[in-house]
Amino acid sequence: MKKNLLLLISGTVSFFLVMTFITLPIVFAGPIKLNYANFPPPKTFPSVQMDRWAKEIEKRTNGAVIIKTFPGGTLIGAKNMFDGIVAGTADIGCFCMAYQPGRFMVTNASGLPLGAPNSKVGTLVLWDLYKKYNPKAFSKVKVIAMFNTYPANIMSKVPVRNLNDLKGLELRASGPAVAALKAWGATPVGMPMPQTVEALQKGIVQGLFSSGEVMKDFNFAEYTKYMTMTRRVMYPFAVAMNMDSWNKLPKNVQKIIEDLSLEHSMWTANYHDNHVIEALEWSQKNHNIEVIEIPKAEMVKWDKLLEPVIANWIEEANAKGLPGKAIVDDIRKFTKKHGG
Ligand code: DTR
Repeated sequence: MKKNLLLLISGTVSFFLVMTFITLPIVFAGPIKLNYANFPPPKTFPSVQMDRWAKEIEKRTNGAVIIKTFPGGTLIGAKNMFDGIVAGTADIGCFCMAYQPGRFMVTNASGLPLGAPNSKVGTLVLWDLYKKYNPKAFSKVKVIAMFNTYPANIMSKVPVRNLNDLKGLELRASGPAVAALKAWGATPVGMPMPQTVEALQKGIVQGLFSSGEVMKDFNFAEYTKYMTMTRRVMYPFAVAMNMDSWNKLPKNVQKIIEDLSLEHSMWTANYHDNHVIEALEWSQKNHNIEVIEIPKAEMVKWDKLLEPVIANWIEEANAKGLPGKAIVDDIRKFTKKHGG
């Protein structure tokens, strides 16, 4: 009886000692504060996922880690995001890999038109690819999330019902989407998403080629009254952390972040897929958008034109010393595995 009591007392004392040891540095130094930079404005899906991740980390670390978010390019802009993370301008940053096609060659391949039907499948394929090839491009950062957008559709001021309507049409796009538009005979104009609002207003572009939720989130539905459902090409995103910021984190916090990586990426994919559908319904209801479905027989022609885009990517990858064909074969295999 006495022995049991002694055991209980010493157990309780040890527990409190351990708890003090864990929490003392936090009490003295205050919570760990991390800056998270993002390029698009609040409420767009990359910023929604940022807010959700920040809240989740604060919750899972019981407030030991606090995230200060910087949406809308207030800390780092779209094109400088990756360099800004490496340099430590922000501890964490979200970037669209498609904006730098040559830099993120392997992961950007997941955006090629290889059959993923939605963001969920595209995101799982992206992770499979990343794990298998462990691309050098990320050696200076810690990747903490990665996701692919819903396959792109054409949003335009004039109706696009066939390839003829696309001839010379100036549409904003980036990365693999540029090659696809060129193959279809359109005139792609490269610029990050936030600049597109002004480009549309000024008539510099006649539309854009992107996942369709932007109709609502950027209010493009006011300018582009037509949406042609191509469902081809995705834009891969990643969220990465500065390596020093990562190395400074306590092991238990690193584990919480790692455990959240895939789960949060899939949360984002799911949110994005649903939001694309919701935004389309909103655009039809509030802006009377015409949705144009391309007949299957016509789409065969469009797909035929995309074959050289894939072949060119393989050639470019080979020239960079990457196994181009094996990567494309893997993407097809992973897509099938995940139900694409
Ligand atoms: N489609 C890509 C990426 C993208 C899709 N939705 C958003 C929202 C905010 C920023 C970027 C994106 C693009 O066209 O840039």
